[in-house]
Amino acid sequence: MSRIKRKFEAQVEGVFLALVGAFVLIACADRPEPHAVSMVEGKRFAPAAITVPVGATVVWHNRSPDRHTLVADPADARAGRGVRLPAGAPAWGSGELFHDERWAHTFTAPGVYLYVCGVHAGEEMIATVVVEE
Ligand SMILES: [Cu+2]
Repeated sequence: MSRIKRKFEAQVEGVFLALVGAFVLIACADRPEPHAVSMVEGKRFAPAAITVPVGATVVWHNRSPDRHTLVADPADARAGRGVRLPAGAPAWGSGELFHDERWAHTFTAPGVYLYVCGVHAGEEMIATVVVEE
């Protein structure tokens, strides 16, 4: 094989690998966050109800200027009254989330989760995750 031919093949291989890399990057960049919920202006969750399969991860993103929390703990003294969990499901909560912060939770138990914002629980900032088997 001539040196020129080998050099040409190496260049073709390089271009091919670059194209594969570009496709992988585009595929990743285009994929939306799976099961995303936002906190938006007006002290509400959007969407206020979401259905996901068991094992799914929901990512919350605070897109509002306000501070929020996610509370799914019936024992929470301030916000727990509005919370409902499926029997046996572990409680969860985010702590404070400021503007543009994200928090994720993976749901391992099926059922209906009613969670609230601990800061605005009295203002009906409440939402639902339904986890299906
Ligand atoms: Cu809030």
